[in-house]
Amino acid sequence: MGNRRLIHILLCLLLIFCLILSESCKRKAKVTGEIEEKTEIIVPDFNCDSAYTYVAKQVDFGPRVPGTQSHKLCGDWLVSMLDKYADTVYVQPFKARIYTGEVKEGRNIFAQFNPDIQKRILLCAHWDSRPYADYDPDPKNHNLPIPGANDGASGVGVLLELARIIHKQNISIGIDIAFWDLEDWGEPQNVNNYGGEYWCLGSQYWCKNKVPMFYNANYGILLDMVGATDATFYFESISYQYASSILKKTWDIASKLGYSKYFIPDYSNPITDDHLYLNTIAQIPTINIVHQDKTSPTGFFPYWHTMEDDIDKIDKNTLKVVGNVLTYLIYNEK
Ligand code: AHN
Ligand code: ZN
Repeated sequence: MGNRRLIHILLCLLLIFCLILSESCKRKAKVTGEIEEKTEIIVPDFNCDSAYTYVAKQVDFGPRVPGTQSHKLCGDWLVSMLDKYADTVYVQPFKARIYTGEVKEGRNIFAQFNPDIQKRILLCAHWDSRPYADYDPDPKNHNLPIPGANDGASGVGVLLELARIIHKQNISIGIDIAFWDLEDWGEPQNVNNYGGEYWCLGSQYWCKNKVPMFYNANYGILLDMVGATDATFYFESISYQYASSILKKTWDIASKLGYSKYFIPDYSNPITDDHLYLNTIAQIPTINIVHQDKTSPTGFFPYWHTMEDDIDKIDKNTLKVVGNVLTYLIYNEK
């Protein structure tokens, strides 16, 4: 009788113990869930109004043709903006020979966020603008400098807004923002063919003389003409040859965000642009997000290298699309 009672009591105790244990497990699970929620990545908002004002500001300086006052003042302004937002800013002055044999002076600007972190992404664009509107429909304009709102200023504007964002919200990886100079002094269309090597003089110089000296990045992204209405970005061949996984990752994010009308997962012609030298000389796998238009005679956005590449061609929606893709990409990298 006494034994049975004891067993009964022990069973009851065991039951109570089990109930308490299961309750505490449930609570623990809840707490872990809360922690997971807290560590979930919050992707900051890319402000396209701010990006737009950065584009307009550059255009307002006047054409950023190396050797001119507008170019100098705009360069000084870019350095001052990056000084405000980044941890370290390097300015690299250089001289380079253009296709005529003349020597021009330029400045590459290179800004670092979290310079001590190994994992790094290099984001870049050219900040100079083309000295001749050689594709303008009116031949009288062929020797005038283009306003370069899309070709030049748009990529820089998007990256300045990213710099502002990263300054405000910590990022867990290293980010570098490079603004290349003397990208757009390639030979005009009616001149002998020099084989393309006179484009991208600033990035070519940097790739051969890196600053900081032992710099490396896991991968790079070049922005070129990322501000026009209904821009279309393709798997450009050089990007595909050297960095297909980065292309795929970027275009997958765009598709997830509902931007497949802009980021079209289809192949397009190769372009001699800054990413070529980052891939071949610096050996940093780099893609080019560049507006290619398969229906336009030049293959680029319709106002490419014309006087019409002005601020009225810049569309905040496009800046927003590109900005959101980049922000999502970099804040989800570990
Ligand atoms: C060539 O036309 C060979 N490259 C185009 C690079 C470029 C100029 N991107 C903007 N402007
Ligand atoms: Zn150009």
